[in-house]
Amino acid sequence: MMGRSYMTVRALVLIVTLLVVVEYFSLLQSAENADKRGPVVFKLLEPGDRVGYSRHVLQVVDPAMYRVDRVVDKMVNNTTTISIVIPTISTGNLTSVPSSNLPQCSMIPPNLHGKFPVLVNDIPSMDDMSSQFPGLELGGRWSPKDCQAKHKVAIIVPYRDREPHLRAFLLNIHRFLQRQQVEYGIYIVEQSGNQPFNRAMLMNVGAAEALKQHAYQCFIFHDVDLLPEDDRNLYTCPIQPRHMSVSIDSFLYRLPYDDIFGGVSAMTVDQFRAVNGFSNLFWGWGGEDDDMANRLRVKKLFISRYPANIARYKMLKHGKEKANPERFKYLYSGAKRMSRDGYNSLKYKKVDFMLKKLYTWVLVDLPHLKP
Ligand code: BGN
Repeated sequence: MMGRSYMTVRALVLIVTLLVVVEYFSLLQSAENADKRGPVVFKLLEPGDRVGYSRHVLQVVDPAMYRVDRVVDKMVNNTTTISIVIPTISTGNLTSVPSSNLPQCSMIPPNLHGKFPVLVNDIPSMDDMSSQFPGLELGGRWSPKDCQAKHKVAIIVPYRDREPHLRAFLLNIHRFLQRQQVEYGIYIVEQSGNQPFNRAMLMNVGAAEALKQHAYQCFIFHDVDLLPEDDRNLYTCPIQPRHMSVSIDSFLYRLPYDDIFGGVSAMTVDQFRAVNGFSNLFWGWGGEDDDMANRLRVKKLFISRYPANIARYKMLKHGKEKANPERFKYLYSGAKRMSRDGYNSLKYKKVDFMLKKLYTWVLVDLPHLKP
């Protein structure tokens, strides 16, 4: 009897050891693959393609394919007129009429470098940096000069008190985005005062302020301490909300969990409106991105991602922020509140606003809104 159960335990230990060894080798293998610079495979998504739960779909999409067109059938039964809406996905306020005579930029930008060295040392002053980007318009706006961009993107950066990070971010992001031929504007939304940081509310403010300025099609919500390492990570308007910071050096280039939506994420204006933006109630670190992931799920939107060997980021070093002890409470009750807590309940006091050379700066006082 003793002998048999001893054998069973030994067999179990052997099986578990084997499984651990197999998992270890498969991790090694995927880490190795992540570093290889293989040819990029671009998959075009068609309207209706399911991208949910797939972590390895690279979307390169011509937004013109996804605009909402209204086709009016001529008289049916001699009396009625039927409107049909095709297709169902739109990327914001797209205009089908080109605003210039330039040819459309190609779907895959021609001058990408792939993986490139991120600049973190000897970052110039703001003034010196401005002269490196002569093509910028005031407010940190840019569009390609020899073709018409397919995407109009507002980069929204919640910010407070990290000037060296901001300079490193601006230097890297302008270089990066100009290679990608997207039309973009950079919005640095700074929280005034000493209240805990409210990242999500700042992103709501950024969305509101950016749309007051221009007809952007989508937002990329971007932490200031994350620098993209590969320019094939296209900052274009997504079909489904796209989590962009898939692999970060400080997380050992691994996705911490499947539903994570923090760091860098992209949403069309329509998707953002559909979920009523971010919650305004998350003061301090953590949870606001998970709340957004819940909102997306409620509205049957899916988190899409580029492959982990492309969507790579370097994180700039900083101290640990204080976690918000209330984040669990608000996260659990989030879905119930989403129709009244978000973009439609946003209030803020604009303390200052300036179109600087490298970015549009919005300084805001954020009130504590009632749950
Ligand atoms: C998670 C945080 C996210 C953060 C990631 C990565 C929470 C809620 C707990 C239920 N979520 O733990 O906000 O983006 O870590 O740092 O704290």
